Amino acid sequence: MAIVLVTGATAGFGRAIAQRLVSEGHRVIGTGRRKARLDALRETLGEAFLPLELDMTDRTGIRSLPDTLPPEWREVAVLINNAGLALGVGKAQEADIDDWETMIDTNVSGMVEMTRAFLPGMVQRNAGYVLTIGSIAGSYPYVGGNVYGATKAFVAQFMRNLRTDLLGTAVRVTNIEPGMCGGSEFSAVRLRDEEKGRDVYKGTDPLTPEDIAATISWLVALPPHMNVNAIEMMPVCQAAGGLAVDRR
Ligand code: NDP
Ligand code: 8X3
Repeated sequence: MAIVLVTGATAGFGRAIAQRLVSEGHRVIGTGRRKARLDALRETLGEAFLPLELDMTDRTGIRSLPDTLPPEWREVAVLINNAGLALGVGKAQEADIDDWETMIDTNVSGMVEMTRAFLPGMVQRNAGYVLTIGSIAGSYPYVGGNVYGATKAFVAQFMRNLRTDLLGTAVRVTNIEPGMCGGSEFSAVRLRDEEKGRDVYKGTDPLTPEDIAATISWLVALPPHMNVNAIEMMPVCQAAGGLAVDRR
């Protein structure tokens, strides 16, 4: 059983992942900004869950983490880079530049910092696994996807390059690229409106956070010689659209 660190454990995928992995006997460190949510998880999951209040944009805090975690929690074997967000659905020419910066700071810089902080320990122990939640938005463009999709494209290429750098070590790397997934706060955060966030899923049967957690449970249980580079998953009710044409 492993020590797992999952970022963004206060909601959605991260919370479901923490719940699933603790139920399977792992010890899970869960991070997020909302301390009350983390404390509530600790109440339900018990000592196998370590709540850790952390903002993904706090570079100093992330860099010091490997040395400031309680000693019995320091040998993180599985890092799950899950924390992230989309903000806005406006076209690039209308989008809020501050929203773009927040997405880059969280989905790219925070994820990179976290990965860099824990990789040396994994390589030194010659054991470890880095999983990141990318998105189909990193592969397929859509209107309003602009910087959010670009952050997830960065994630995909960073994971591929990590795999290359880690060749010769036992450290594994996977990028998980989900499509439409309900049951999380993703769309409410993106649209800054809970009701509009719920409406995104009306008449659909989307993926669930538990589907993501089940996929991660499967991945972490794979034999150590096997590396799944990437997984792209969508609900059956979703598929890629065609290319757009402006007819005059
Ligand atoms: P939620 O909004 O439900 O959860 C997002 C999590 O990220 C929260 O725990 C939040 O914690 C954390 N987070 C966001 N910003 C920060 C920050 N600055 N510092 C620390 N933690 C932060 O969304 P999901 O569970 O749906 O999303 C999880 C991941 O999955 C994201 O990376 C998202 O891009 C990706 N994804 C989501 C899909 C979907 O359809 N839902 C599909 C494909 C990918 P807190 O606010 O407490 O800090
Ligand atoms: C979330 C999936 O399609 O809303 O990454 O971009 S989508």
